[in-house]
Amino acid sequence: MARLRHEITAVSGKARAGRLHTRRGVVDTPAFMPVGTQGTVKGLLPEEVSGLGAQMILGNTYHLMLRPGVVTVDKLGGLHRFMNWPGPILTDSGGFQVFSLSGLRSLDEEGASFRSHLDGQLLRMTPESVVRAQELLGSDLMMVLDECPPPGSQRDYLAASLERDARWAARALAARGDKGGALLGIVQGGVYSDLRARSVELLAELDLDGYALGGLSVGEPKPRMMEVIEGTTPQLPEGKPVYLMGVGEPADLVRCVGLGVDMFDCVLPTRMARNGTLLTSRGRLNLRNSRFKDDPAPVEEGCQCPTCRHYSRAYLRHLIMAKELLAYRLNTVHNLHYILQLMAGLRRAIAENRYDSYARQVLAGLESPGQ
Ligand code: PRF
Ligand code: ZN
Repeated sequence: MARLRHEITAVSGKARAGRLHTRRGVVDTPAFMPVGTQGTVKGLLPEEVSGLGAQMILGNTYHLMLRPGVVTVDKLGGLHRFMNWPGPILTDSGGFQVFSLSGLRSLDEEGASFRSHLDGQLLRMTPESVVRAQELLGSDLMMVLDECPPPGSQRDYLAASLERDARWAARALAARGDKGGALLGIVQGGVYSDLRARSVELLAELDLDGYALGGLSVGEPKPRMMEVIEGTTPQLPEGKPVYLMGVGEPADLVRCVGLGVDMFDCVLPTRMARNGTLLTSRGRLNLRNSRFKDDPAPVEEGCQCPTCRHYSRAYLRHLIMAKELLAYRLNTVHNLHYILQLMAGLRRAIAENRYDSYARQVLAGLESPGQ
């Protein structure tokens, strides 16, 4: 049986809706994966995360490798058992985190050497070792090791980097064991459409289970990001899921679904929640603003999330100002509910072939703040 099968059930323009069949169950697409970097979606119980509608979450190999260690997680029955999340888990390879968090020491054909951001220990990652690490975690969807070049990288550098990424992807595939999960390749090439096309060409020769768009939302102008996505998705092999890494602004989710993206992950809803910024259909609400001091209204009128059903903006503002732990939980519940309902709305709209009108309506709301 295939490790991953993407069944497309409806299309509306370039948007598609479907079912992603993984070894740990089905995920309706387009899907948003809440981020559980350290083996926890910060502040919530796994049953709360699934109760909000999440069907798959993301874990980070880099963090779990440093602490508590992937061998430890394996001994304790794998990440699903360790964190009590029985559904599918996608793990990022660590490539991106090495570049953003660690003191990267060197990058060569073999792999990457870096210093742990926890204790400064010198460590190494290779395409083979990160597949092995993800297998020890028990990952259902594994990502190949890639380089996420810094924004503004020179064209020549990007061109060489994506060629090495493709060689790394081939090595990752060869290293995967019989019991390994699905393995997804990562398209790089910065904001250059010809380099993106070359990356797609190289990765399409490999028998990967899906394709991710990497190296985006790293500081390039938003219109450039959209152009790159629009140019790349039609070139990808048919029948495989398309995953846009690290994108999670509501308007971007809506627009990128319209360009053929099936999966997303982002810390945005959960991180913003902990910071007191709440997502609504009329844009963001910063609860730290003193205008909410006496506001008895819920975060969003009509929102059916447990936070909005029981608590006022004034109370949530009080909790966040007092740094009470409940603030993080209640705000995260609302933001994840908002994003997951947005995805459910997109799936319904695609199923009924009205993606365009739905997208226009949602985008108009987001652009007309008024609360
Ligand atoms: N590569 C990997 N993970 C990522 C990215 C990438 O380019 C990004 C870029 N937005 C987020 N997460 N491996
Ligand atoms: Zn709510």
